[in-house]
Amino acid sequence: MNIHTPSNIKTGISVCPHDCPSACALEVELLDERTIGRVRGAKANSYTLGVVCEKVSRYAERIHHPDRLLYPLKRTGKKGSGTFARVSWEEAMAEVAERFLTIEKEHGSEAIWPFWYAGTMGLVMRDGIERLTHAKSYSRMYGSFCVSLSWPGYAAGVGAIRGVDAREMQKSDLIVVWGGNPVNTQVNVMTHIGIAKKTRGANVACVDIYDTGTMKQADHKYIIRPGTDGALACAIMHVLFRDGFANRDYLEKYTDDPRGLEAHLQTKTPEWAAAICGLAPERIVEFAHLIGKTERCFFRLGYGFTRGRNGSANMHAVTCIPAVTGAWLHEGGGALHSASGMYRWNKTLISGKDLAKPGIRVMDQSRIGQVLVGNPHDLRDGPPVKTLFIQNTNPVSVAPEQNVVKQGFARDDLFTVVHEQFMTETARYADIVLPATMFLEHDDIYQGGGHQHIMFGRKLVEAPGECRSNHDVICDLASRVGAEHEGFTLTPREIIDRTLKDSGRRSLEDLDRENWFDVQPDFEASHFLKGFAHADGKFHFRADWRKAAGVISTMGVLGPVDQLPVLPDHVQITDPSNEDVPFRLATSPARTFLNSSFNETPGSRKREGRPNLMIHPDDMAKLGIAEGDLVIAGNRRGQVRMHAKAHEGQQRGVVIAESIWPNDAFEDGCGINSLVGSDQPAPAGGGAFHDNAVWIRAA
Ligand SMILES: Nc1nc2c(c(=O)[nH]1)N[C@H]1C(S)=C(S)[C@@H](COP(=O)(O)OP(=O)(O)OC[C@H]3O[C@@H](n4cnc5c(=O)[nH]c(N)nc54)[C@H](O)[C@@H]3O)O[C@H]1N2
Ligand SMILES: Nc1nc2c(c(=O)[nH]1)N[C@H]1C(S)=C(S)[C@@H](COP(=O)(O)OP(=O)(O)OC[C@H]3O[C@@H](n4cnc5c(=O)[nH]c(N)nc54)[C@H](O)[C@@H]3O)O[C@H]1N2
Ligand code: SF4
Ligand SMILES: [Mo]
Repeated sequence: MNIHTPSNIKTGISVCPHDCPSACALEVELLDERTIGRVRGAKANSYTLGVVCEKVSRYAERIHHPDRLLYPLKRTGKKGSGTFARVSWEEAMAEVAERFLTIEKEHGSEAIWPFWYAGTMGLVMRDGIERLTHAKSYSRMYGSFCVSLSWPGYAAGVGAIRGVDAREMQKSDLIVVWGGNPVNTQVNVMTHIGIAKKTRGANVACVDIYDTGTMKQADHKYIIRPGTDGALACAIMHVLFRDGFANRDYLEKYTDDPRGLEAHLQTKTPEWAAAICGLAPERIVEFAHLIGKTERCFFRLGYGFTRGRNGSANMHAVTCIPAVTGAWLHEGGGALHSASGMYRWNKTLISGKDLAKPGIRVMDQSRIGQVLVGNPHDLRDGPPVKTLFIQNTNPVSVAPEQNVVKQGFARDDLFTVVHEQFMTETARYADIVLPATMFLEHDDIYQGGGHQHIMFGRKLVEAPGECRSNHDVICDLASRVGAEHEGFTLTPREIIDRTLKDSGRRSLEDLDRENWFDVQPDFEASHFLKGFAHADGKFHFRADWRKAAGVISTMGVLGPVDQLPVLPDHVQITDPSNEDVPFRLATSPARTFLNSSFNETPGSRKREGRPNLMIHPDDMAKLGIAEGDLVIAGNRRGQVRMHAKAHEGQQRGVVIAESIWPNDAFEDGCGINSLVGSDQPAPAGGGAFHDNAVWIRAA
């Protein structure tokens, strides 16, 4: 579809493919068949409402970046040296296929590990690699980086991963942004909040561990110690029961054990929580009263507060609050974490599930370092991984336990293929690097995570050099290694059309005409007024953690699940602090990077400056550190060098390194995840990226 702007520049409609809950509908200026101009949010989309983040508005910087990979490359230097020579696609793919077939013959199919994540959120380009995995019985990957802590916590209470229509924030009187920083991470939340502020005088409350951009726009600011949200939530509920704000009719009708919860909360007083989370007791009471008095209270629950070892328990505790007040009953009230559970895709054609053989091993993505260095537990007592085939992720930068990850990638007997847009840290370790298209150079279909649209992301420009899409590369490889499935024979458009129909939706023809489908269930279903998504129809104050793990884990229950509380509580199972490692480090997302994407674009690099460690001025004085000094943060996993930046907006002892900078932006090449652990938190594993005990000293 083409429309014309007043300046007569042609524009096309597409979708932002990055791993962001906003999944914005885009209007892209098309200067010629290969060149884009500005990118804007589509005004006609009722969630995007014409707004996109600054990093995507200047996407021309990324798609036309001089460092884009344009041709297949073959390693000529030492592993990890980044020395490559250009080769043809035929030469590259013939070598990949030959090595895969040999390794399969010598070590079995499970010695090959296709590894991927969410560099693009397009269903065809992201998940097609699973079709190859299943067709060849290669080792499977459990994708645990992102949602493995938050989803079980949300599902434990609500029963599913969905909630209130995001646009209902416009009708709220109080929006509680808890453990998310939408000003950085999904700007469109702020659009809807802005409408509520303007039209109804709504208030915003924000719960975070430092003074974020979102916090700065909040009317009520609650800055707590990391990993203490469960305590705060319990004390809020204690006050709600104590001071007459609990909706007892709602509790009887819609929840599993209201009396058990009330009794359990007797000792969870504001004073008890204050000692844990660091807020004054009267501020906790004030917050509880604000929540209790506001019927239209919308809980927008982020991911950040779950990225710790007690993160699932904390998510569950916070979801219990609107179940106590009955906020779910009201328009503009209730909760939303993610809409992902709402789509009910049939992805058989995309992911080839019909070919999945039982008994093939599954390995945890967040344990990639341990897998590659041959930890038998992580290899599930199977053969060593001899080959990695990587699309859509940059594990040498983004995965926990970076030093072990690098050790694994450096193995000379590991054959690594990386299909990428840039020479990332991971690509640098590859034997073969393949150049990938960007979203405006291929067709795909997307879903909103923080809203409710199915969207068509069109190819609008021709790819530069010899870039090929994930789908094309997977189909080519499939034919060379003897993998057969209908999905390898169809075009992306054919796959999209069939997947829509297989999932009970209208056709691609309709989607192509309309750009997106709004698939939010009706009010009653979105607010669980006919019951929550558990078999008994109740919201569960009593969490069944083993069952909750199943909402995401393909490896069953992981981690010390018996340490999680059944009723909401504070559990002290975070990375242990002691006098050797007295500081708590969080690696919260920077505004103009998106994980490790965009950290190559000049606009983002300029805005973010350099890797800084935000430290409380009193802590700096105590450590004898001045503004701008080079400091080292360390723990048993590694050491990272950054510049000290005085920052007052957090409690003493809490430090923040906004992320994710390229590893080589740090003086000795050790990126921030050198400090992050990969131990699997209960109940489903996941990245505890904001839960790190560290020491700090002047460099
Ligand atoms: N600009 C930008 N946008 C992004 C990303 C990015 O890297 N950069 N990443 C994308 C991805 S993959 C995701 S999953 C989403 C994530 O987006 P969010 O849901 O916003 O999650 P985070 O950004 O990890 O963390 C949000 C906030 O939680 C805070 N936090 C950390 N620990 C705690 C805690 O214990 N308690 C509380 N209350 N708060 C805590 C952090 O300081 C941070 O300000 O964002 C997406 N959007
Ligand atoms: N310290 C710290 N670490 C974190 C986090 C944090 O908050 N702090 N957040 C974690 C979270 S929530 C997540 S989701 C992970 C995300 O980590 P990743 O999934 O690795 O995400 P990105 O860093 O964006 O890297 C995606 C890569 O995919 C490539 N790519 C994009 N589109 C395509 C395509 O169509 N084809 C191919 N072949 N490649 C493509 C991009 O160029 C980019 O290099 O990081 C985690 N790591
Ligand atoms: S990164 Fe997020 S906010 Fe920015 S354009 Fe993409 S979907 Fe929208
Ligand atoms: Mo994520």
